[in-house]
Amino acid sequence: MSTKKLKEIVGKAKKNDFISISELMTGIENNIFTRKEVSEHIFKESHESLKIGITGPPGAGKSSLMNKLIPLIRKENLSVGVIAIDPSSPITGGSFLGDRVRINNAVNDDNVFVRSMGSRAELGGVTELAEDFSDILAFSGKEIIFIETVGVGQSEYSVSEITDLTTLVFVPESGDEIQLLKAGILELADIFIVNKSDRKDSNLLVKSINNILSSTKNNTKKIPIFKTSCKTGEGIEEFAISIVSYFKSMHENKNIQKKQILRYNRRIKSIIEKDILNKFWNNQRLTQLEDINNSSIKTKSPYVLVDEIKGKK
Ligand SMILES: Nc1nc2c(ncn2[C@@H]2O[C@H](COP(=O)(O)OP(=O)(O)OP(=O)(O)O)[C@@H](O)[C@H]2O)c(=O)[nH]1
Ligand SMILES: [Mg+2]
Repeated sequence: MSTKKLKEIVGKAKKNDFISISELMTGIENNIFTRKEVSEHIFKESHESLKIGITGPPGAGKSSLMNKLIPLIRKENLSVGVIAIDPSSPITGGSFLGDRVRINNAVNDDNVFVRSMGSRAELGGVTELAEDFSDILAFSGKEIIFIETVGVGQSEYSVSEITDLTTLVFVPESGDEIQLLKAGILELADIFIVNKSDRKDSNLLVKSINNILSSTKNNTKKIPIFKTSCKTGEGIEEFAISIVSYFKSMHENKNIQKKQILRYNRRIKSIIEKDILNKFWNNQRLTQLEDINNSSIKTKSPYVLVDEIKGKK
């Protein structure tokens, strides 16, 4: 695509034109233009948003919570972007529809942009893409940006790497996942949510999270726990107030600033690694890799082959 055309799209996206925002995202996704090109145009103006990861086990109510939060955040006159990373298979697309249906408080509001994305891109690729998308949303003026991911474990790590705050959502039945907190996920969380508080045992869960928190050494940051219910509305307002106050103080918040520097560092590292790898794997080297057969396995140590491949310029 020509630079002129991209500039035109960027200009419109800056003015919150929905089609242009989508065009930028789809354009990156489909290699119509490169991340680098887009980044050159938008990056400098994508720092005024608070990026919040919403993560937790499947069905914990992550989308429902965002749906309840959106009107409250809008009441504060802040605009909202949502990126929902779709865990479902590409065939059924179940969750895509699910998110569309549940985040329905956004319909007909120009200051809310919701985008689902597939998780079938190559490993690590989804997170990077979500990071690019969140920059685009920030550039278009969205002030609070949610990134929803499913899972307990690896996905928390990746979402916490691309956001300013990580929210872990649990439900009263989350006993097993809570065990993981002890295994280090704790450090990643900035906010805990015990959702579905209309069900029994939610107090018990709040208590065990509190216990884990207070027994953890080096726990310098105060991590809030909100008990919420999307059914009765309990705790949602408190959660929204906390998000708004994080937003208002984000430029003074040392933790957030530290995370942003780490994020920038990690991004640089990852771009360089990708660049070097792309350059390394030229056609000649790839062919040599493809030529590996039964006899190479038996006759050559992988180290020898590596030297040979490296020798191909
Ligand atoms: N009882 C009760 N049900 C809830 C609550 N929050 C969400 N649900 C229900 O739980 C189900 C899953 O909600 P979602 O918001 O789709 O959960 P999710 O975490 O986004 O799910 P995935 O994106 O598929 O992982 C839906 O049927 C919701 O209506 C709640 O606070 N109480
Ligand atoms: Mg969801």
